[in-house]
Amino acid sequence: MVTAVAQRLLSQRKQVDDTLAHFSLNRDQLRVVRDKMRVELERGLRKDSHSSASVKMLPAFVFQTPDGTERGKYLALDLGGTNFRVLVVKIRSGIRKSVRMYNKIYAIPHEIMQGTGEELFDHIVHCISDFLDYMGMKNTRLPLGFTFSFPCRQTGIDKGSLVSWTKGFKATDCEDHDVVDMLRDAIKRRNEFDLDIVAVVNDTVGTMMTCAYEDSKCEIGLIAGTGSNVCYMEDMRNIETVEGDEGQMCVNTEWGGFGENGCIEDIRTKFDREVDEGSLNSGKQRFEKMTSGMYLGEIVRQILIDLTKRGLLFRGRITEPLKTRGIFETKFLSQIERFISTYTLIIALMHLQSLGSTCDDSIIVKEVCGAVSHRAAQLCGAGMAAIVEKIRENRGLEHLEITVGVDGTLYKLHPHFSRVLKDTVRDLAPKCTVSFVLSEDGSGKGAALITAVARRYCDKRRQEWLKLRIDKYLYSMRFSDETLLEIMSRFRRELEKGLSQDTNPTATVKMLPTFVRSIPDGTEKGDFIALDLGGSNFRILRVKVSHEKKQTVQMETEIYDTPEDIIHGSGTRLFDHVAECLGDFMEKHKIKDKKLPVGFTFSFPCAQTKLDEGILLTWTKRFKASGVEGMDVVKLLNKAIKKRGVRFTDIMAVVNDTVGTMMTCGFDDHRCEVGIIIGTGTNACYMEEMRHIELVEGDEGRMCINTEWGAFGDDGMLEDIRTDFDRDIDRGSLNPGKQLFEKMVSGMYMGELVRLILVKMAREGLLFEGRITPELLTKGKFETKHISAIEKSKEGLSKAKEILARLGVEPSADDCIAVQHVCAIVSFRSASLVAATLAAILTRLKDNKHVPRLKTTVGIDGSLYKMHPQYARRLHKTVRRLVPECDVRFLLSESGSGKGAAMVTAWAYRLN
Ligand code: 0WK
Ligand code: 0WK
Ligand code: BGC
Ligand code: BGC
Repeated sequence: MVTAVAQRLLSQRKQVDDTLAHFSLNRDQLRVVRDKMRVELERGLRKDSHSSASVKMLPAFVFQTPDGTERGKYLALDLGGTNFRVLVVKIRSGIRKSVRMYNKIYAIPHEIMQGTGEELFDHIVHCISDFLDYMGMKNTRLPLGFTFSFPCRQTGIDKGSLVSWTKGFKATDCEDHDVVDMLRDAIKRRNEFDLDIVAVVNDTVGTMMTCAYEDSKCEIGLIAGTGSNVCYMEDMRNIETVEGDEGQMCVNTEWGGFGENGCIEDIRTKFDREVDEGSLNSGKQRFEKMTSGMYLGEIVRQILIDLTKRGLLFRGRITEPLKTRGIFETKFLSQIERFISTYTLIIALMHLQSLGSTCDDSIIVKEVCGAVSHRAAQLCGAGMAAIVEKIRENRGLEHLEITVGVDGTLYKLHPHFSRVLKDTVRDLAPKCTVSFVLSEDGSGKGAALITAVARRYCDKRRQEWLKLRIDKYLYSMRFSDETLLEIMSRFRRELEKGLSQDTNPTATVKMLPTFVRSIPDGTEKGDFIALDLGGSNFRILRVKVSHEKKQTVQMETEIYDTPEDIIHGSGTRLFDHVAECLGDFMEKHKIKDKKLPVGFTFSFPCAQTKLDEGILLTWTKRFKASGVEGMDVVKLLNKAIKKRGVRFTDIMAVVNDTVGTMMTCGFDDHRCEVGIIIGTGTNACYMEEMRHIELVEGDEGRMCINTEWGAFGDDGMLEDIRTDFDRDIDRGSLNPGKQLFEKMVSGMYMGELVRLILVKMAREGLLFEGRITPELLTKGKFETKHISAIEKSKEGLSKAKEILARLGVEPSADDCIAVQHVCAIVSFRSASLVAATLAAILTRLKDNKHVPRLKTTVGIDGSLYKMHPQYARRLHKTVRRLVPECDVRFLLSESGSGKGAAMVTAWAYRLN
């Protein structure tokens, strides 16, 4: 017989169950939530539905998770959670990879949260000031990352306007205002210190970054705290509200707004509606109000009031405290649900002064708490399932493995929340393995990491902007392929003019026959002396070519000075100096009594009628010795040597350094038929068909032609691409009006070109704040080797700082970036122009051979080509783009042209 009491208890039980039944969502309902969330995610991403979407999907302008290279010291603010924190974060990369932080927590009084925007940001700046004082960092202008845990519409990493306040905040004049500007204004108002605000991030994004620093699979950030929200890495091609399709960007979903369009009315209860109506932002953040710490306690209180009103609890007596909004804190849920014993319950209820509550009451209260928190966790689980499923589909994966970085007091402190959430995700997204990593250090660390990346990105963007400015300033020094092809065909025509008897006298590209008729064929042997004059070093070599099993070459080298007074003095003194060095070499190498044939690399334009004769046409580069132009340099040297009394056989061959280089490389690669020098000077030679060389008798076979392309344009042919800087260079050179092509591309002039550009830019206030120092005005002070140092990718900028400091200009970081780019434009132009003229030679060879595709090797030497970090790559790339029908191997001459000169001498010796 069921007693009346039991009857009453049963119906009481049933009524309580019926009430709480609204909070237990079954799998199907959760699936519906998941799918509805998915729809809203998509709507938020699409341009046409974004503005009306309840899940805002706000682009965060974070393009990657940390890669461990982040480093530096940063300030971070963390506003919007339970605590407002100011932090200093020190990040180390590499083997000492670590993050050290120090933070201080500050309160945000209620009246500040709900006062004016100015008061709020003044309060924030006041806390920063206190922190900087405390840390003794008032005078350091640290980059700052601002974690601002509210929905912000961002247009850049350091730009974000507040969409609407959430949680307990309601400060006026903030919505639709840029929060970075408001913070900057407050700092200005205080006028006590300065900060470089580099990034504003949502706490979900900060949390994802913090966890991703340890776990590279972490691509989702979840906050289950005062508020509730998620961010994740989305593919750019899916984010229609931002330009670009490449790569990824983090999206702050602001899923707290889910349901604002009424799509989850079916699962919202009257208690949810009451909580919403009583909130600061009714109608908004409906999903958040069912899932986050700010509201769960309130939902419980609403249910307790309802059950009490219906006499199912506290004997139907509603106390004042129980009527008080926010009095039943969410932390009570965690405390109540954590302990099997009801002890805590009593404390909690005491709090509500609801004296006389029964044991049943405590059980019901616990059940109510459980129902509310369970639903919250399930709903978050359903939302998370939608996110991970989307990512899996984005990547077309059968199964996705991913990590979620989590923070928030609800997730951290509630005994069951995290487990229920995980179970729900596992259940609703079976094709995903989702790990949850708790963020130990809060989002401040993440904000600092983002600031580090943003700083690098900003720097990068700033660099791009600076480079763009320089590109505009020096646009006449950047050539399109069309222009290069035009220069290529002009040079091709000059080649042909130089080869033809009629036009050679007026041709600028002299196409000098060298009487070298083949590249090494492997039969060369003997013991030779080679002189190598005209490059940056004067070398004398002994070259032994022997034939044991295979042909080998041994070389002994000495480098000798060519002092300015010698190379600018008289020809006699110059050749006496050469003879002197030769004598010294033969002493040192104990070959005074040996009769060794000599090969003379003379790197200047010489007209030859045979191998051992070279009439100097004109000096180039640094040389200006008198009485030599128009003379046979072999004779001049013979005379000097005789005078010095050095006993030996005659000079067997005089070769240009391009020819020596081709021969040196031809020794290792029999396909080598082009020799190029890109050094102090520049020039090229190649094997031309005898039938085309009208200056030399005979049509059979080939002969190496020294093009002397340095003079290309001496007839004004390149005026349209020469700049005023080039004209200044020429005017200030030893041989004005000559070697105009060389003066645009070779190492002797490139440093000076850059110096002239820097002076002009400084004069126009574009560099060094208009400061011009005597050193900067000094010719030759900026050397080509400086360009190679400054264009080094890693240490280039610090090198720029060092070199410019030596010129007395105290450069800013921007100045260094600008100077590095000026160097790049000047060296790039050189590589592009050389590529164009080389391409002309290659097409000539191809046509000579009547082959559809040319397969050949180009031997190269010269300090610019060798020392400059990017030159070779740029040259190769441009050549391959200009003449795709040529397969070109670029072979660096390791041993200089002396070896090549010995090869020619061996050949000449055999002929003798
Ligand atoms: C700690 C993070 C902070 C975030 C908070 C959320 O550092 O950025 O806003 O967690 O949790 P709550 O404090 O709201 O529970
Ligand atoms: C090394 C060669 C030499 C040539 C020089 C050019 O052995 O014949 O003249 O390269 O490069 P530079 O020294 O002018 O940079
Ligand atoms: C805000 C989010 C924030 C979340 C967690 C929500 O109220 O709208 O921006 O991420 O709380 O703090
Ligand atoms: C000379 C060439 C030489 C080149 C590279 C030019 O100035 O005219 O003969 O090959 O420099 O050293």
